[in-house]
Amino acid sequence: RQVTLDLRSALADSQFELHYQPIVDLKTGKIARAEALLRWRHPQRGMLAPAEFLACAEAGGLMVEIGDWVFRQAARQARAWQDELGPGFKVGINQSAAQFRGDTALYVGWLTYTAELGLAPRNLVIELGEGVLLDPGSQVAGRVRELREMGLQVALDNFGTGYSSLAHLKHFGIDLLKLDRSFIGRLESDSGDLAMCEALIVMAHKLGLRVVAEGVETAAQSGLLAMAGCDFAQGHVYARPMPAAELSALSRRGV
Ligand code: G
Ligand code: G
Ligand code: MN
Repeated sequence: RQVTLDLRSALADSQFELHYQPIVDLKTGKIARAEALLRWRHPQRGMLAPAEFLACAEAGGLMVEIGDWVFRQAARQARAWQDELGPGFKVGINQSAAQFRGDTALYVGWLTYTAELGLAPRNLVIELGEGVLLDPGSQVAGRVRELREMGLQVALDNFGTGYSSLAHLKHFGIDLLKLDRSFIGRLESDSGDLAMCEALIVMAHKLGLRVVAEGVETAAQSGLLAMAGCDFAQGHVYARPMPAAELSALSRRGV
C-alpha cells in the first residue's frame, strides 16, 4: 500500500519529528516534564499528527520500528534537558501494544542506549494507554515490571476513558496516572466530574502514584486541580506541543 511505502521512506529519510508538550508542576507553577508527541513532516501533505498515520503504521507492521525511533529520539532530548533544565526533568514517551508483543530484546536495547547516553532511566516515563495494558498478545504485566526494573517509569495514559478500571492501578505497578481530558473539560460545570477527579487523586496518592491532568484549558480548571492536590497538569492553558528548542526557551522564561 502506498501509505506504508510512504511511512517506510519517512523512517529512512528522517521525516518524523517529535514535538513536546510542557507538563507543569502545580505546586511550583514551573515546567517540570514534557510529553513527546510524534509528527510526520510529509513532503506533500505537510505536518501530520499521529491520528492521520498511526493506524496505517499499525496495519503495515511498522509500529515497533517507529516506537524504537521515538524512544531513542526522546531519550537524546531528555539527556540534553537533564543538563539544561535540571537533573530531574522527565520526558513522557507514548508506546503502543506492538512494542510489547514478541521478545524483550527491544527494551534491553533501550537500557543500553540510556546507559550510553548517560541518562538516568527514571527520567523517561513510558506512557501506556489502557488498550496496551489489556492487549491479549502482550503479557503486559510482566513487561511493565521489566521496564520498571530497568529503572524506567511507567504512566497509565488517558485514564478515565474506555475500559478504565481501578483494579489496573493496583495490578500493574505504575508510577504515574494521567487523567484523561474528558474529565477535565467539565470540572467547572459538573460536580460529579470534580468529585471523581478529587477521589482519583486521593486514591492514586495512597497507592504511591503521582497524577497528571491532561487537556487543561482554563485557569479555573488549573486552580481546581491544584486545590484537589493534583501533582502536574498539561494542556493548552499552559502550552501546546512545540519543538524542543521552544520548550527550552519557554522553560527559562516560565509559563
Ligand atoms: O498531539 P496529538 O495529536 O499528537 O496526539 C494524538 C495521539 O497520538 C495521542 O493519544 C498520543 O498518545 C498518540 N501519540 C503521539 N505520539 C505518539 C508516539 O510517538 N507513539 C505512539 N504510539 N502514539 C503517539
Ligand atoms: O492521548 P495523549 O494524552 O497521549 O495525547 C495528547 C493529545 O492531546 C495530543 O493530541 C495533544 O495535542 C492533545 N492536547 C494537549 N493539550 C490539549 C488541550 O488542552 N486540549 C485538547 N483538546 N487537546 C489537547
Ligand atoms: Mn500520552
